[in-house]
Amino acid sequence: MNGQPNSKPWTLTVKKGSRLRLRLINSSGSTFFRISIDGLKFSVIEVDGNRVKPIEGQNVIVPTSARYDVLVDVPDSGSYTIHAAALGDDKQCLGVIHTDDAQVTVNDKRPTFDGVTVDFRSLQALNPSGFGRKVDRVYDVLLSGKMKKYEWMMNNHYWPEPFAGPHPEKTYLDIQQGEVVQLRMINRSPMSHPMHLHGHTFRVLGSADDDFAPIMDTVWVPKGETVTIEFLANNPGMWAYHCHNIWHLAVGMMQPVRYVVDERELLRQ
Ligand SMILES: [Cu+2]
Repeated sequence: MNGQPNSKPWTLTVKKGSRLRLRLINSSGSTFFRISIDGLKFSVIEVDGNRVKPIEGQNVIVPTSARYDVLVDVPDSGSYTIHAAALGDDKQCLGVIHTDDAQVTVNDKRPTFDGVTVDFRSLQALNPSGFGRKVDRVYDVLLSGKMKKYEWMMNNHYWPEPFAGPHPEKTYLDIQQGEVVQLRMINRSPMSHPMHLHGHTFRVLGSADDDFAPIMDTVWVPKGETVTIEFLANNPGMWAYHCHNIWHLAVGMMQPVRYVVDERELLRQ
């Protein structure tokens, strides 16, 4: 955590009664972290730099490349260990928050995570996030692969090989400037994938109230599940759209989104 090993953990000294804002940044190549702080609740207030309705929890799942901002109150003197536990593994990394009147003590026991878990499915945007427009284009994006052969694909395609078969143009997801686009990610693989789109933020649909769909730039698609994202095409270019597990990306789990400047759109501005 913050470059420090567990034997000499990163330590933050605060005054009793402090309110802290911590930005939890998962900069790993392939690990999902479940993060908690012994004895302290927190509330999630932002995801990937976008405000959400504050939501309290005892732990939060932060997938590869995601950023979660949390508020933490430290009402009493003490030493509080931060645990970032790798999912699917028994390892964790540690940090410590302590008040200036208390000794640093490190609890290196992995927590059991009994309390309320916050993840992307718990979140709602602080303000209405819809575009107030109908959807112009929907693409299905099939996430597939096999652990044994270590192949991971989007729409049965390994980037950058040209798309095999009668539709080589499917190497890219072609869209038009100004469109509202939905990408429906269907995960038929035995792993979860942290999916990231460059150049845009997107709404993650499927919560209790899609008027307040949370805004992110990375969302994980659990194995066997489908997650739909929606964005406004307001930034022409060829944008990487890929799994953020670096090993999956390295074997080609990418399908760029591509669009050019629309001159009619420019004239309207
Ligand atoms: Cu992946």
